[in-house]
Parts: sequence; C-alpha cells; structure tokens
Amino acid sequence: MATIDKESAVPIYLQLKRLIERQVINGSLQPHSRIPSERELSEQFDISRMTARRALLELTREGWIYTSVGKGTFVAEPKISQSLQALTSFSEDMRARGLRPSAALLRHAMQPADDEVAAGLRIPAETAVLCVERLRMADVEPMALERAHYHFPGMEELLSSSLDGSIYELLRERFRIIPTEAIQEFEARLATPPEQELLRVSAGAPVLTIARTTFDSAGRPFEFVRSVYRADRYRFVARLIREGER
Ligand code: 16G
Repeated sequence: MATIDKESAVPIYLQLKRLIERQVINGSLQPHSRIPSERELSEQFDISRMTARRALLELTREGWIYTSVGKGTFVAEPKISQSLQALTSFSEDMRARGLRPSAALLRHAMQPADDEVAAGLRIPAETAVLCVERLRMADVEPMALERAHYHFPGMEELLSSSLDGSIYELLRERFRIIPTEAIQEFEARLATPPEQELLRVSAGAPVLTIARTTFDSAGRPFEFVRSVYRADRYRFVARLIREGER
C-alpha cells in the first residue's frame, strides 16, 4: 500500500495529495466515491489533521474532489481534456465524449462593437455586431459561458433563432460559413459572483477565460468570442513540435 515518507524532502501534505491523485488517475478511487475524512486520513497515515486538511483543500481547489455539506468529501468527475489541435465546436467536443451538448440563451442583441470586439473582428469600433450570450452545458452540468460577437451579412437573422443548439451548424447550413481557422488566448482568474451562480461553482473558484477570433474559409473573421470555462472541469492539451525538426 502507498505510504508517506516522513523523512522525504517533499512536504507531507504534498505526498498525501499526490497519493490521492494517483488513486483517482488509476481508478482505485472512482468518481463520486467517498474520500476518508481529515480525521481518518490523519489516523491512517499518522499525520496531523492540519496536514490532511491542507492536502484536501488543495485537491478541492484543483477540482480533484468536492465536499458535500454534511455528507463528506467525494471524488470529482474527471476533467474534460480539450485538444488545442483542431478547430471544433462545443457541441462536437461534448458529443465526442458521449455527453449531450446544449445551450441556454441568456441574451442576444445587435449592439455596437467595443474596442476589444472591434479589434477581434478586425472592424471599426461601433460597427453593429450580433452579441450572443449562452450558458453551455454537458448533459445537465454547466461547463462554460460564452459571449460571442458575430459580424457577417445577414447576422440579424439569428435574432429570431432560439440558439439552443450548435451555432456552427447553423452558420454552415444557413449562411455557408465554414469555421476554418481560429486564434485563441487564454487567461486565468477567479469567477465573478454572477459567473459563480451560472456555472454553479463556489466563491473563489478559478476559471479559464478564452478570447477567440474565428475565420471562415475565405479568411474573414466572422466571430469573436470571450468564453469563461470552469477550471475544475477543463484541461487544455497542446501538442508542441520543435520548429525545423520534422
Ligand atoms: C466553441 C468555440 C466558440 C464557438 C462554439 C460553437 C470557444 C473558446 N470556442 O465553444 O467560439 O462559438 O464552440 O459551438 O468558445 P456550437 O456550434 O456548439 O454552438
């Protein structure tokens, strides 16, 4: 059985944290199964409760485990691993994982582009764009908030759509717009109170924000999105190749 080495230079809380992480990764701790309490861990490994608490706190913060008040601490669902290789839609990503994608439309309106949106869409500031705000879900679990801005001929037509499905499919079918290339920037921050409520995360939960400009097959930018992803549910994976070595 895995143990803790008190002589090691690695802090004890970190050893305990890694030990639990390994059990989650190798499946000996299954999603939603109960994790021993602070007291149980301290007895099992003969460590202080403070040390056990620190390991549990960090595991919670990183999304490995979650606490249900009055019930205990449990293993969280595995994170969604999102490859940064291919240009995909949220719906495609979720379906590829056997999850049912959906969207709750929070707001859609024509509005003047602010400086950030204008730069993203390569248009003059104040140009009219269609803004679409949606909460994206996998099965019934909220995953991300998207605030997208569209600029293409006929964009106003989308005001009469429910937009509860794939917008990329709609653009392809109705407007012959094929999302072909995108540039994305990532940043991390804490969820704001409205985001906490919509994404159903606790106060102080981290989120990843992504700013993306998407180009059609003629190289025209038609979409600028600012998305807020739950950092406890997402992991982004990039394949890197050293230039000139292929
Ligand atoms: C992805 C895209 C978003 C796009 C959406 C369309 C990010 C970072 N990426 O989430 O730009 O609008 O897919 O998905 O937000 P849909 O076709 O399922 O509506």
